Amino acid sequence: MVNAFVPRVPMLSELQGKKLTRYFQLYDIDDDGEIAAADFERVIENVRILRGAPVGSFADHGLRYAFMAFWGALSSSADTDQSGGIDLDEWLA
Ligand SMILES: [Ca+2]
Ligand SMILES: [Ca+2]
Repeated sequence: MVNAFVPRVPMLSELQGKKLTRYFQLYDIDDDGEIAAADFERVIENVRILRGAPVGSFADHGLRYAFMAFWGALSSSADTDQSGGIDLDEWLA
């Protein structure tokens, strides 16, 4: 394994890394160390409440659709081990 002898070089600057880590913590609402669909459900719910959109309303559906599309795109690009969640390493990779 050649890779084992290559020192780990950070891909992101420290500042970028900190910023991204904050975003990660923001989305990992249940704080289990992974961003998953369940976290997005809660993000959607919070945004729905913030916007005062009734459950089942057009705005609620729009929100859900937008976030689930975002989650789909995010998980297919970032969930490299296809575990169904994005851990911090996958998030920062
Ligand atoms: Ca989570
Ligand atoms: Ca994963």
